[in-house]
Amino acid sequence: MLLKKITNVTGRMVFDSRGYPTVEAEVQVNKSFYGTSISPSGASKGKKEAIEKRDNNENLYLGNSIDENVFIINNKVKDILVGINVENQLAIDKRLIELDGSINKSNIGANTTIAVSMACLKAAAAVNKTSVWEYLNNSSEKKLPLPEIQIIGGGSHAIGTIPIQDFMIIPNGAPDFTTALHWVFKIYKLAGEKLLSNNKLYGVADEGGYWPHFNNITSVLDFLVQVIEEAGFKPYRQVSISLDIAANNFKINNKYKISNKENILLSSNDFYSYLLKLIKAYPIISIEDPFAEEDIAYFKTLKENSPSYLQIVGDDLVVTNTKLIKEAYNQDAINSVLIKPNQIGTISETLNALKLSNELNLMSILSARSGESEDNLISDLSVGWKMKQLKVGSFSRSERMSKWNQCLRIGEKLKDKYAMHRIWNF
Ligand code: 2PG
Ligand code: MG
Repeated sequence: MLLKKITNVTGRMVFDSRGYPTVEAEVQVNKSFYGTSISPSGASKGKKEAIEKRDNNENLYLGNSIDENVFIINNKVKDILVGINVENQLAIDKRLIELDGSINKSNIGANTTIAVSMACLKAAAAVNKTSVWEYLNNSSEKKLPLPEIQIIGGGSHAIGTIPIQDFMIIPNGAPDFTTALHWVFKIYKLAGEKLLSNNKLYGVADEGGYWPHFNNITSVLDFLVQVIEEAGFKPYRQVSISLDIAANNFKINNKYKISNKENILLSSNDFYSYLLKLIKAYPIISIEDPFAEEDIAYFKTLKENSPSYLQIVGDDLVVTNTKLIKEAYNQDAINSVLIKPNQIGTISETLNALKLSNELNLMSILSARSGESEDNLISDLSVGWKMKQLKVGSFSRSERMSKWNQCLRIGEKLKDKYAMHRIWNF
């Protein structure tokens, strides 16, 4: 028992995939085992998600330095965690929550707490001389998650193009994980070639998806369907579309501004009709945050009138918060939940959100953020927590590929190699 006690906690500043400072925590156990983890960072955020703390000193990194977070880890967090058994994640997280003392981590910052909480989990696995996914899941039933992969970025991740944030594909008909990635590769590469040859390519967006020139939403969807088919796949049966509308970001003065080029403003009701038409016209099997948070009633109407295969996912709406998940469930607003550890701030609270989603029969999708790093813990969590789906951005840039690569490493060790969850059977 003695051998599992935390002996030191250190914080440091490192940089995320957008080049902004972020918090790294290092947890030492018995002076010889370590767990190190880096906080991710979102661009499009729910109004109620846990607070990311920054120094707000305009002279340092445009206000984004995190010196105080580092100070808090090296002093206050260290004080409350040294001596505690690193396997006791619940006690660790409880102390972090108590140290913060607010309802939304606004005092010490969710970027502080999540880095420490995740580092403790990694250290616990290290002490047990195993990987995190094996440490968390000792059942014989282990599978890789079905990936949800961004092909085109928009919204706050590719400013000035199309307001919808993520145009993704789901290789829902792939027999296993490596085949799924091969299908994704073919579609991603073909999409890039076509955009380039049509003079529509601007670069890549924050999550590695293409940042293109398109005039409106339907032309992106037409393009995606064309690419899926030209790459040799059947929509619905093999590869389908998933959208993160992230609608909070383009509801302005009570209207949805659905184009950055044309001045089209839709009321909530008109936007609902617009989305329903898209769902019926395109092979869309998942839609995230279709409306802004205050339009929760429209989530319900959409759910009632959509085909039963459609995932209606709450992300900004429920922010990995059990109270908000329960509320959305009671209002019949969603059938699926996005799970993001830094939205709530600790591993234990994330797990509570996941457990509640399972109890309520809501599909859960584990997700990274738009600001990421080389830390690929999320891949281990996906298998460790038996998640059926994983969303970590696109198929380029190392902060994204490190997550898919970790899934490959895990898949190699599974009894049924690269076995993957299947959800839709068209
Ligand atoms: C989301 C995520 C990932 P962000 O909205 O689901 O795409 O974006 O991390 O910016 O919130
Ligand atoms: Mg989202």
